[in-house]
Amino acid sequence: MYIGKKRLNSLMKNNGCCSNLISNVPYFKILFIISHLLIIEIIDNMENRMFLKRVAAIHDLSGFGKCSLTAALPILSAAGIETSALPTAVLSTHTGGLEGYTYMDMTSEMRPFMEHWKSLNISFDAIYSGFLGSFEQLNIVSDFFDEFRKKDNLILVDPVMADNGELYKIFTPEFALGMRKLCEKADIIVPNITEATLLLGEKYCPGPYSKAYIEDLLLKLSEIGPKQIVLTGVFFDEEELGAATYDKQTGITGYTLVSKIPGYYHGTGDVFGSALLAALLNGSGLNDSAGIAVRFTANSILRTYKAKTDIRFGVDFEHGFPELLKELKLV
Ligand code: PXL
Repeated sequence: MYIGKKRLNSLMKNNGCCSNLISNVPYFKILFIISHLLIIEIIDNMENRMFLKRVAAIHDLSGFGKCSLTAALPILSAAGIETSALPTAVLSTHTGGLEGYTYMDMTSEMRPFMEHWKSLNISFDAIYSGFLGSFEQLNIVSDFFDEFRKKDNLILVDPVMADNGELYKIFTPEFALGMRKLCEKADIIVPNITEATLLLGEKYCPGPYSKAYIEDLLLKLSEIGPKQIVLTGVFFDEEELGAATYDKQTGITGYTLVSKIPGYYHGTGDVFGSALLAALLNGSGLNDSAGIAVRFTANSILRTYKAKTDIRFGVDFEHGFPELLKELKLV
């Protein structure tokens, strides 16, 4: 903006004849103002692009299997967002169907990470939490939110703990209650249907769902505290699957559904959450962001399905970056 104004002033000063012509002919005057506003807009956009947004990503690092940090880091980086990683656990692979994985709990390292970052005066445009490695980490992440919350940053909680009606092996029902408390502090939460029912203490229903059921879940989830809800795994028939959104302030509900692809692919929740955050931080609204994330995730699944890769090895999101960047209007 500053560069734009400076340029305009020098243009006016150096082009006396031009400004005379402009002030005498209203048509030129209007054209001149419009083109000046366009130039300012272009320079503003360039300046916004130059300003790098930063996310704190609080997830596990599963070395193989493309989920959590190994999905969040590449997806956010590709979308032009700097990402700082606070690992909650370090595993050789994720726990979804791959036997013999190693597991290093990072609970004792998390507060020292937080204190060091605080001492460096780092600030974040968003804090994005996902898979937590122990019950104690719920309190640590809650404190992290308190330490790094700003007036205008975004706290996104993906309450990773369950899918297909079942808690992941390492979590207990008490953990689900603790996760509900963490969600109270979020601006936006991204549960799947199983996680939503656990957060609400309701019985899991395998679907297909009715709109009334989904909208009732969205409303109750928003009553926990977050202003915005993105619910994944929504389907009304066997043909289509996608996400529903609810914005408490506007009262608007939205849906993006795409053709269902057979099979259960691992890590898709993390691919979805990372693409959603990438879109939100690049200026898209809630429902548009969910649409971008649904298409990015569905196309990643489709490529993997066609390639007949082992479904436990994660989805091919990497080949979706050109399309994602187009949707984010970054190219
Ligand atoms: O994508 C969720 C997830 C994240 N991290 C680990 C997991 C899972 C799901 O199973 O095992 C380690």
